[in-house]
Amino acid sequence: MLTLKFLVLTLGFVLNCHAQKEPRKFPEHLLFGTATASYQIEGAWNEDGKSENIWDRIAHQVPCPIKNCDTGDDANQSYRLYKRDVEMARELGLDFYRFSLSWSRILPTSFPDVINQAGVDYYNNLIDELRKYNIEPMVTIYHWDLPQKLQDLGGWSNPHIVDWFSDYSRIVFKLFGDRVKYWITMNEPREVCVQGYSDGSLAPLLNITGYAEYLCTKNLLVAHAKTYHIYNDEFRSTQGGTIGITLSAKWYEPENDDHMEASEDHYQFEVGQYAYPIFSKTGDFPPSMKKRIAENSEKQGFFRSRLPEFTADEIELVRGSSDFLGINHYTTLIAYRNESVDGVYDSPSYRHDMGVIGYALSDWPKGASSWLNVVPWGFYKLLTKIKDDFDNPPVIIAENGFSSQGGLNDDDRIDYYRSYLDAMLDAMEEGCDVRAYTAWSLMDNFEWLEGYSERFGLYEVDFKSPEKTRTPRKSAYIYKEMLRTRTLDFSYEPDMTKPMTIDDGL
Ligand code: GBH
Repeated sequence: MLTLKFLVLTLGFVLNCHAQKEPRKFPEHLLFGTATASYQIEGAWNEDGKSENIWDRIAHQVPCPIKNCDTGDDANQSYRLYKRDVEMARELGLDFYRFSLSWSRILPTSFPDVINQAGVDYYNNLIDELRKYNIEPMVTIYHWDLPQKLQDLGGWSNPHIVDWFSDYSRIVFKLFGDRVKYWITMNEPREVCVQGYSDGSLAPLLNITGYAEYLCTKNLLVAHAKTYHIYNDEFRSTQGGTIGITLSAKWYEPENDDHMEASEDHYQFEVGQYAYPIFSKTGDFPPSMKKRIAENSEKQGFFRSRLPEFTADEIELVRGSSDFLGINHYTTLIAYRNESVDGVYDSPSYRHDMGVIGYALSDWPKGASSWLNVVPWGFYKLLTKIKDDFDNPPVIIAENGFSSQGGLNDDDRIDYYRSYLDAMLDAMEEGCDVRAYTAWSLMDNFEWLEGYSERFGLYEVDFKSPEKTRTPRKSAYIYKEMLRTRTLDFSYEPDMTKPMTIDDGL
């Protein structure tokens, strides 16, 4: 009994010492924000001269491919309610707000011959409202809502999109670049190309696997790079901003030591495919990926690799075409290879080219999204790998977040943010050059094929109410407190009966 008491006392003492340690601080230069995207929040899908994009098209398809037949026709109505969105950013005390531009709202013909002034006004108003309160706009030029007309012309599989996209980009630099200092050209090429063109899980819902996603990748990278150089050559000296690309990146943990190569292949097909050409010295696709696709193609009877090659000029254009690496990170998988996935198949396929299966462990906590496993140490491993692979590039965490089915008391989301931010600080202590962190999302919104059924917001949105009422969740109060104290080590029970205060003194 006495020894037990002694043990309890000692343990208590040790824990207590630990608790009294100086709380670890977020470095002063680290900026905090939240993110959204145009189709997911704007609504007003056919108002004031906006034309149809690929999400409008599939949302109106019969039978409906989206859960509960939801559409983004109204979404959060941010086209009308953007001032409330900025007010929320002020409540949280954000340094920046990341949002995206709708191509078909700005250029209704898809091309620069017609500029839709009402669409331009909307973004001017949003940008000016943010800046009025010292919140930096961080603008994504393309977050998945391609004009339908360009899709009819083949979309990202048509190499002419290099001009279409860079013309559009030049226009938005001219229109908004005097006030926008953070540009992201594209959001998540892997999702655009693999989910859009190969496995049919995002618009335009194509299933041309083993072929279309690689055409898409190449064209998208060249379009990104051309846009980067337009900014560099024509705008940077007068506008003084920074511009990069944002990739989705999971962590792929090998099942055991026998699956190290599988884990690396998984990483190269999902992240390296886009990161390697821009951030490695080669300016080209990852060697292992080139080899796997070339070998499979040959065995399948193709006359050349299904992965298109960059020309020497394109390699020059793409290499180094990003001031920072934007990372959207949510989750981790276990990577596994066996005979059944690592073979040559009669028919081409991205999955077979990759030759890896990724799966989740059953004891990992999960979000409301089937794919979202809570594995904070994966974030740490990913960030340190990026540092080692690419000579420690500046990183912007452009998205990180957790889905629930709704409700204001979201302790699971709070646990997610705490543990992922803690892992990010671990990586930063090892020297990873993280400059900014962005929570996905400011508020619940249209979650693509899942419609409104999966909720990622710090603010809950009542989609049935006419004003699309936004209410802070517990996680919003906690995020605000993290930004205010610049630590994770606090205990604080917010009084959620009180409205959120605005403390910017403006
Ligand atoms: C982000 O993508 C998007 O940028 C954002 O618009 C979206 O709302 C947010 O996440 C939440 O989903 O891996 O092919 O098996 C996140 C990317 C989405 C990638 C789900 C993985 C699962 C299908 N992830 N996806 S797959």
